[in-house]
Amino acid sequence: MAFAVTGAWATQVSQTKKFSGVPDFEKTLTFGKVNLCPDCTVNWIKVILALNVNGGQYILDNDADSPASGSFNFGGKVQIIGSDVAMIDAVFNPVVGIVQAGHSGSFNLQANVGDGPGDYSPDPPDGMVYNGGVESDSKEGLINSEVFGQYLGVGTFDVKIQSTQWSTYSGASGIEYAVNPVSADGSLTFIMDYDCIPEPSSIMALFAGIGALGLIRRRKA
Ligand SMILES: [Ca+2]
Ligand SMILES: [Ca+2]
Repeated sequence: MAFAVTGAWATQVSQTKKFSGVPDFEKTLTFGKVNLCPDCTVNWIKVILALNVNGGQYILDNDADSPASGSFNFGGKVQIIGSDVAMIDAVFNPVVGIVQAGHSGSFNLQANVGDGPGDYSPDPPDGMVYNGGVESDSKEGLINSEVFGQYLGVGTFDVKIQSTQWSTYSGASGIEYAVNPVSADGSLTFIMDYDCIPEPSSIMALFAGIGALGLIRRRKA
């Protein structure tokens, strides 16, 4: 009976803050602490960090005398770089790591043809350009139960996020690259799941009430 009462009271509260801009940028996001009654306990707190990127250009230009091939990544990243509350998981790692939204591709460029250092020529056969499209990624994790108390009470807490461009290539030397930046938007969400269990005296009063109701019904019958 007590579990039925508990289940009926279980609930969640969710908060989401959005951010956007052209990386690199930093934003401070403000969340409300949750003011639970004394007979409530937190089951878990989930954190979700999401990022979308769009646009931009990535240029590779082989200026070496031999062909070059390899792979590249192009997009954006976001991570939490500071907060008023501990944002660690059960093994004390950051609850969400680095979220990387981007495109992974490969390149095969011929030996240098007709250009030199500093011109970042995308013209084939020794150069290429990748035009960025929409890319998304997210990560989620659960907060260490030892620090639930930091999320409770009145007032607010701040979380600082940092978004950066993401462009890398590997597998070749003698290449020069140029970037037109992606634009980015994303969100940070906290979900708190908690149960509120009435005091033992309240449960006894509830049972007493049900008993009295039964008694009344019998009398009416
Ligand atoms: Ca070249
Ligand atoms: Ca060049």
